[in-house]
Amino acid sequence: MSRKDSMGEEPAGQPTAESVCPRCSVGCRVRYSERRGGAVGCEGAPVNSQGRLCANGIHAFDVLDAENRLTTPLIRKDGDLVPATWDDAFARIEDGFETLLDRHGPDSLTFFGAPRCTNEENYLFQKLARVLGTNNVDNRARICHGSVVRAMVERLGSPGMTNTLNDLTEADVFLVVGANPAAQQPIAFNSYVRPTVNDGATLIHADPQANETTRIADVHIAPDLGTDAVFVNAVVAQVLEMGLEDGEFIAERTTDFDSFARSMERLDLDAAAERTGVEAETVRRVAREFASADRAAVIVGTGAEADDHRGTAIPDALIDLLLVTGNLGKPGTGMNLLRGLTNEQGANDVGCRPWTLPGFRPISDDYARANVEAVWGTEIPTTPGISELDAVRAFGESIRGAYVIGENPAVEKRDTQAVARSLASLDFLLVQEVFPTETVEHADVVLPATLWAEKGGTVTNLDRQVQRRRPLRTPPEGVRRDLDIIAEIGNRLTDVRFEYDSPEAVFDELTRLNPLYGGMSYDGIGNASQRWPFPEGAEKGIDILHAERFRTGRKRTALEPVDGFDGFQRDERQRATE
Ligand SMILES: Nc1nc2c(c(=O)[nH]1)N[C@H]1C(S)=C(S)[C@@H](COP(=O)(O)OP(=O)(O)OC[C@H]3O[C@@H](n4cnc5c(=O)[nH]c(N)nc54)[C@H](O)[C@@H]3O)O[C@H]1N2
Ligand SMILES: Nc1nc2c(c(=O)[nH]1)N[C@H]1C(S)=C(S)[C@@H](COP(=O)(O)OP(=O)(O)OC[C@H]3O[C@@H](n4cnc5c(=O)[nH]c(N)nc54)[C@H](O)[C@@H]3O)O[C@H]1N2
Ligand code: SF4
Ligand SMILES: [Mo]
Repeated sequence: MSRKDSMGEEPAGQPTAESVCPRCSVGCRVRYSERRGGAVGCEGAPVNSQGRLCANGIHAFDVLDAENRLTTPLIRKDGDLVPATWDDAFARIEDGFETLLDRHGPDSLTFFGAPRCTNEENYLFQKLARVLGTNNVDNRARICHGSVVRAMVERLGSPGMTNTLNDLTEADVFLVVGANPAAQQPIAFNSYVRPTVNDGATLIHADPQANETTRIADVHIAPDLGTDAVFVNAVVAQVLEMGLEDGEFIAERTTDFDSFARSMERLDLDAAAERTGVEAETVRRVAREFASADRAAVIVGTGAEADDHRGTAIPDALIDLLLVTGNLGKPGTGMNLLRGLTNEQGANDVGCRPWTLPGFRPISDDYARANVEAVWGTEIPTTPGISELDAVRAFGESIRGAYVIGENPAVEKRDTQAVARSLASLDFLLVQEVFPTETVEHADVVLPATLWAEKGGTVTNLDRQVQRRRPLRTPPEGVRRDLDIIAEIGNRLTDVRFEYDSPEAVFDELTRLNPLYGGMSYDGIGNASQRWPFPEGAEKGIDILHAERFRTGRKRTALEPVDGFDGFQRDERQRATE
């Protein structure tokens, strides 16, 4: 067996070295303090520069000492999961996947990647899927921001937060829609947004329910459920009605303004007020505050999602508002999607998406595919894969096997039982986990894996900063590093060599395929961070996106007319691709 203990950096040499908090996408720097018996923040860090951690982050290390860690592979025998050797587990995996590949082909498999895992792990994971012949690779956290990402990719050419946390301190107005950053991204909120509001900036909070963020809001708006897009469109219409639009920006950076403006004229303010439950005067106030500010920024969270994570009516309306008021491509402005899980941004950046290769290059892009094929030394499939949501629906039918790493899809906000039933209908389920979860219960093979502080690698935070995780502790006896496991499976199931000395070697390969990370390196990141887009040859990454051109490569983007007053035209169209 080609077990490669050596991949993975120096194990646990310095238990107090700095790493990155695993609890959310803000990406605070943490280290272990013996004196405190837990995590402390690191002064001078890229995000938590004052060395703060939130109540959640302080407990970052607790998980490592949990008693119910999985420490041996498990194999299903006569209906029960029983302990097995790593060799037996790998043999069973080979058998399980090869049988399905022979009988049903590669698209009968699906791969659920891991927003809790590193860039290197996610990169290798999507490489495995694609080398095996399928683009059915996704990650669950992509789903919680699917609508917003879709609109941003289509209209702006990039799914990343357009601005940085740091330059949000330059905003005069924040419009926060469907998010509770005071509780969910507390260090980002408390270090950058709260002080700016305390300093006089206005915070407008649009959320059906008041929450911690509402506490410092100047205005709280609670549109009736399902009417956010109408509300935002009504704001845009009022901006135009009051003549507060940014004519220069519209002329230079947008197309189709006239037809857009005509569609907005049809939006009747009183009817919109009735429909949304937001008073006409409040709509006018928001329009006035947002449009007359020098710098106004949108902050958006999971509340701006369509039910199916596809419809884009809400983010489209927010992008229209930013375009019409000239609030893109400048400090203190922009469409600031606050991501959720620790490496949600990175999992997507490195290609755990059914439609895109590393760097968000479409599968259909011949040049990008050729680049990947040259580096990997094999052909990859040309048809986009299916999303995690669609794959779960197809379990037991077109999808017969799944490899799940660092996710617990058995627990679902909407219908946990339905997901559990469909997991049970798979012919072969491989789960790479740390704890016995609900998903593990359905597995045919379970592989015990490492936690954040037991391995090296990089993670990318919500404002596009790539930082290094350091191995701070030796993994418990019996478990293996995620990267080693994926490489082992790659070597067993494919003709491509998954051989790397270290996570750094994986990162180096990634930078050759992901133009957004092209100029980055472990040395360059060091104890600081590097931000994407960081093209090869550049001195540093770009802080504010869309300054001269949109990331689509074009100078302008379209303002699409909105259909009548309900503003849901785009929802119905349901774009099939991103
Ligand atoms: N402590 C802690 N922090 C976390 C997490 C955690 O579990 N614990 N999870 C992380 C993850 S994975 C994520 S995705 C993020 C989530 O971060 P957020 O998106 O900020 O998550 P929520 O607190 O669910 O806030 C969503 C808000 O949207 C509102 N909402 C719901 N429907 C609508 C609607 O139709 N319109 C509008 N305008 N608002 C609506 C809800 O009332 C709620 O206040 O948080 C991350 N941070
Ligand atoms: N009921 C309910 N459902 C929800 C949500 C909710 O609040 N309630 N939130 C939704 C949202 S916003 C999101 S983002 C998703 C999140 O959904 P998931 O990504 O599925 O999150 P978890 O349930 O925390 O599962 C992550 C699993 O990864 C494992 N893990 C952690 N670190 C590692 C590692 O380094 N390696 C490996 N191999 N495994 C690791 C953990 O043990 C854990 O079981 O859930 C969504 N679904
Ligand atoms: S804000 Fe997020 S990354 Fe920062 S300490 Fe809290 S949980 Fe950790
Ligand atoms: Mo999430």
